[in-house]
This record gives sequence, structure tokens and C-alpha cells, in this order.
Amino acid sequence: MADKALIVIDVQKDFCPGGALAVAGGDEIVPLVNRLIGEFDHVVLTQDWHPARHSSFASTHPGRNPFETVEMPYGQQTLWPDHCVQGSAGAEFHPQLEWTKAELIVRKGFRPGIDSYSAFFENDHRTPTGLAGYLRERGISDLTLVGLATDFCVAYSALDAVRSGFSATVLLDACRAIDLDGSLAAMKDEMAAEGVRLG
Ligand code: VGL
Ligand code: ZN
Repeated sequence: MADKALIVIDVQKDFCPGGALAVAGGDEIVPLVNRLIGEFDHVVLTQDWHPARHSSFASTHPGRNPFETVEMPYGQQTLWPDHCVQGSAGAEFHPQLEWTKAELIVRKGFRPGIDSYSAFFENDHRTPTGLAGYLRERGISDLTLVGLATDFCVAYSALDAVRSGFSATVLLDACRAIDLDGSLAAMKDEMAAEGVRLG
């Protein structure tokens, strides 16, 4: 039987209520995510991990505001409030997340000039994080994804998972969305069209 892993995306303080880029209800998923961590043999976490003055921060672009879009060398990029700065309290995992069992923590978004929503590739869709190789080498082919935010880092990760040859299920009850200009519906459609199972 295919080996399975739970991929827990960005369950960090800055994406929970009170955080710098709070996702509505982001903290509500923690009990369910903890239950899933208990059930899976293999658990991988991702951690959004930006240097100060990261190019995805609106504050880095004079005259720009959060949630606007800019053109970057690799394509369109949404600008965000400063969040998940390396070593800051906001970049820590949610205090109730039972993360100690995780076998790997993938940090992403650490290159100053490029954002990385996906756990597999940065936003140029070309620069790998190394996660695909790690999973393949370990014989893990069946992924269940949960976390924050459904329509950004979870969806990008799930799409890259199927495009990289993994099977991927997103458990929507264990995710919460930012939902910017209809992004949740758009990303759910795209995931379904590309073969991501939505559970
Ligand atoms: C995320 C926006 C910026 C996410 C990360 O985890 O979905 N969204 N950085
Ligand atoms: Zn980020």
C-alpha cells in the first residue's frame, strides 16, 4: 500500500486571530489537525519563513498597500502585511498545535526576492523546496493536506503535489481561507479540475 503523509501547512500564529495576516477562524482547525497528526504515521509541517523586508510585503514597495497585486519577474504577486518574519513570535506554530511528532519542517519564502506559497515550488513554479525528493525517496506517494490558508498555501501545495505525481486530498474542515476576490471558489475549482480530492 502506498505510504501516506499528513502535510500541515502554515499553522502559525500570524495566520490565526490576533496575528499579522489573520485568517478568519484559523485557530479553529487546531483540534482537528491535532487529531489527524495522531492518526498519521508520517507528518510534515510547513512554516512560512520570510526575511524582514521580504518582497511579498506591501511595506517593501513604496506607495503600495496590502492585498494589492504587483508584477514581479516571475509573474503577479499579491502584497501582504509583514508576516511570519524569521525568528519572530508570529512565525511560531500555534501554541496548541501538537507538532512535536513532525518528521520534517519545510521552511519556505526565505528568498528575499520571491514568495513561496507552495510546499513544493516557489512562486516562479520552478525553484524546488526539496519536498518532492524527500517524499519520493521515502516511498511516500499519498498526501493529505490541511492548514492555512485554503486558497493560497494549501491550494498551491495540493496543485503542485498532483502535478508532481503524488495523490493529494485536501480536508476542507481542517483548513480556513483568506478568500480574496473570490479566490476560495477559484482555487477549489482549480483543485478539483486538476485531480486534487476535496474531503
Ligand atoms: C500564505 C499569504 C502569504 C499562506 C502565506 O500560508 O496561505 N498566504 N504567505
Ligand atoms: Zn507568506
